[in-house]
Amino acid sequence: MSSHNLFSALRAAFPSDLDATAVQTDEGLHYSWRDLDRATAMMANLLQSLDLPEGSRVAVQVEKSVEAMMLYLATLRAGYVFLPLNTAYQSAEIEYFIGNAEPAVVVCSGANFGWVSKIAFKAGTQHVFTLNDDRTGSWLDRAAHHSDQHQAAPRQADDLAAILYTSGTTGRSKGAMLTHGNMLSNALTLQDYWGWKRGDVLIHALPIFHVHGLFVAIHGALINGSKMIWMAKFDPKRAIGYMSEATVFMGVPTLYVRMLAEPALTKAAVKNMRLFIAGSAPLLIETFAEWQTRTGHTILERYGMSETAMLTSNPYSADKRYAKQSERRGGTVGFPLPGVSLRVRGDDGQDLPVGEIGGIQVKGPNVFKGYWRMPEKTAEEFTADGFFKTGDVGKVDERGYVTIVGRSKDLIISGGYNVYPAEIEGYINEMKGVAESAVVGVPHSDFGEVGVAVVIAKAGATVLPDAIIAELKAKLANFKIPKKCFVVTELPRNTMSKVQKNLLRDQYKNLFA
Ligand code: MLC
Ligand code: AMP
Repeated sequence: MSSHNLFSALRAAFPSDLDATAVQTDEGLHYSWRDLDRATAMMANLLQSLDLPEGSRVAVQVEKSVEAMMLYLATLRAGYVFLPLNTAYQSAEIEYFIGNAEPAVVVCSGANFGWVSKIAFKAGTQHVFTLNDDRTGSWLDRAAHHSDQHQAAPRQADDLAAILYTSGTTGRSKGAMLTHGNMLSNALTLQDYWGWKRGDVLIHALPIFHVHGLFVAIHGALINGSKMIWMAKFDPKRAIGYMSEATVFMGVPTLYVRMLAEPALTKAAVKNMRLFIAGSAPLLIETFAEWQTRTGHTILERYGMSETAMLTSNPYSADKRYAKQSERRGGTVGFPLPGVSLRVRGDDGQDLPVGEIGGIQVKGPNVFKGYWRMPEKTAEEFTADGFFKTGDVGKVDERGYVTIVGRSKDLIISGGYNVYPAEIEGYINEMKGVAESAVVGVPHSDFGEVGVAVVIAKAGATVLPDAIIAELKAKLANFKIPKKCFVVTELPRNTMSKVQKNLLRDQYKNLFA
């Protein structure tokens, strides 16, 4: 292939019948493959008409819609860099991302245009468009004036396709730079490894601003020429209803927990389904086992991250080549995907023997190029021989199955979203009357894990837990808000005076379990 534009590879996989349905929505709308081709051409032409510099970022914070997916595909097609933003982010968060990424184009919902455009123009962005989930907005109005023919911009495998912001243990969010090559190689590997076949239909139930919904799900369906049943918002009853006409489902563990609570989830309801895939957060063995009992299907759990796309997966055993490793083992994330090297290292940097727990490091064509404008941070996160330090702690057993046992990064994964305690603590510590705070993750029956804030007031000050929560809600994305706040007189500390978060986690572990 002379060009490695990811869009071209996805386009080449469209079925020959371009009038067949590519996406069927919740509202009963049908988009054909031809619609995807024409609309992304018009949008790509609109982008190109703006005369943007090479490598320009297109930052997008809009509700999930097929048009929003088209905007992503059009950005690839035109050769620019897509920067998706969680719709829950509020102004301080957006200000940081836009200030850091300096996008040439920002697309937001009409309702947020006032404050988002102000932030964007201040950061030097020249073009701000709106796109709403009811198929209105200046983005579509403007695209409608452009040609529906477009030759995808030639791109090399190493050229940037997307930047995904992800936080670290300390400091602000970092933009993980993913290339056309990273994503195409991962999509092709998964197509083969998960046994995608003709006629597969994917239920697309996840948001499209993170790796899981944006890349694994969308690329997975498109590279296979497979139809998607498009849910603007996950609803367990409707998802189960769609299973009679679908074959593949992807979800974070919370989606499985919520579907298990539905009496409609029966063996009969899922008899058309071929594969259930889970990831983004640990799948409890109870959920894995209950799903097996209720549906007769074994969930296939896989592991990945923003910096690397997918890294490991339990096997899809129908493929003879992988027959020796055919069992999907609950509690594990399976084997390194073909092409991915994975090792477990101890604190001293030595490889650990089978079964021993250490830091997971990875290398492969899927591993990102580095953090946006943070060369030192990038260098810190890679070893001298080019392995990326995931920050996850795990082990590999004698059969090669990888198990994640924890994280060295101080991170809470709540319903598949990442919450960084350091960020929340920073906000709480600035509040009036607060001396110090600690945010820890505790088990939660729906979200898997949620944050709890433990706060110490300054001498003589009165600090109310509800007021802290209310103040946080005014500033931060809703999923980051601790589900409970306690004001206490002291925090447990070790001899170095460091707060012992493990003791706090233990103390509050039964709050929501
Ligand atoms: C919503 N809320 C959450 C939350 N989602 N709280 C904690 N964690 C979450 N994930 C809160 C809201 O703030 C709100 O609180 C209340 O719950 C109800 O909000 P909602 O919007 O109605 O929730 P709902 O729509 O039901 O959302 C739940 C969900 C959603 C599970 C469907 O969180 C979701 O789509 N999660 C998927 C995330 C994902 O795609 N992750 C992939 C990352 S990629 P209040 O107080 O305001 O009422 C990755 C790499 C990889 O990690 O390996 O894939
Ligand atoms: P993100 O930065 O949003 O891409 O989140 C990536 C992180 O999610 C990984 O580093 C893991 O900690 C976690 N993760 C992803 N998949 C799994 C899984 N199957 N089991 C446990 N943790 C997971």
